[in-house]
Amino acid sequence: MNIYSWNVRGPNAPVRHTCLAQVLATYPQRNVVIALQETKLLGVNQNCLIKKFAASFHYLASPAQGTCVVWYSPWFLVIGRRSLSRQTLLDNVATSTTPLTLYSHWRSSASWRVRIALALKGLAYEYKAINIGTGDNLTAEYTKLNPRQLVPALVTEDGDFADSIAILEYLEEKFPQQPLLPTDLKTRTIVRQVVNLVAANIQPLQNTGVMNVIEEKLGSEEQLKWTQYWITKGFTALESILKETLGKYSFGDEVTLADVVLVPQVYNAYRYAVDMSQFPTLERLYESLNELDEVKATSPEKQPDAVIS
Ligand SMILES: N[C@@H](CCC(=O)N[C@@H](CS)C(=O)NCC(=O)O)C(=O)O
Repeated sequence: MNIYSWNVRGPNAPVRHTCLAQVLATYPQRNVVIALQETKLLGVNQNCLIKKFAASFHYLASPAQGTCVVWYSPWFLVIGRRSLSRQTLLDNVATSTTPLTLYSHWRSSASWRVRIALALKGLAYEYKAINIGTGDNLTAEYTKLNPRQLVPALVTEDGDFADSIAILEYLEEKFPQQPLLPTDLKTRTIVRQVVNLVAANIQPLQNTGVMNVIEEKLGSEEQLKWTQYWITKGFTALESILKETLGKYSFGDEVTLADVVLVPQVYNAYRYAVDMSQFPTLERLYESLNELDEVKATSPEKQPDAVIS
């Protein structure tokens, strides 16, 4: 865990410069803190704020997570992005005081969607691992959060939410920084079409529960063919849509919700040995998206509950 700190004013100014340079060098792309703000100016009780952050501190401060927290004595705490204006930074400080808890499984593609969106919006959260292999999702306690007993779920100050797409929409409305839906109505609608194609017409057909039933009834060979069949069918549609809209990412050069759902789905396609050479647009997209710190840091293997064999 790396925690960078520096003094904001007074006799220790040189320390600030040294450490800030170090922070910027470590995170050349984004998600780097550039300002400090006394939390008391925001009307937040500092101790309470620090307590909230303490739980997720590891994730916030982890270089792998692509987000950096600067901690300056108990009185200062700021999170922000280098490219943001002062006002947006301050808004971020305000929103980053909102505690968020994500119930996630490292290998769940639906959980990964939410992790990517949280990272893109620079939001801190506490990670609670739910092992869907051993049935953590079936407990009475978890069923209260997600009555369908699936991951993810997100606990927020506005309520406890289940279903990744509902959560993505919530995050988009609640934390408008780094928008993930385009302003143009037509593009926004096609982004949603892509999101639904993945979330309704591909992923549910290879959800763990469905896969278990197929394996039980038809055996593991048929199970693999089933998965490949539905991914290929969905990807054929996606390829034809996205080759028309492709920029650096799915829709031009800004990351959208379409990219957020595509990354985990393409990851799964490779995992299930789908022939990706049929989908050059998706292959190219996946490559560009994988260069983003927010994607790398939220990938299944980087999660605290990852089991790498
Ligand atoms: N529509 C749901 C789907 C969630 C889902 O299918 N989650 C899978 C993991 S990706 C799960 O929890 N599977 C456990 C099971 O089927 O028992 C969402 O987008 O959140």
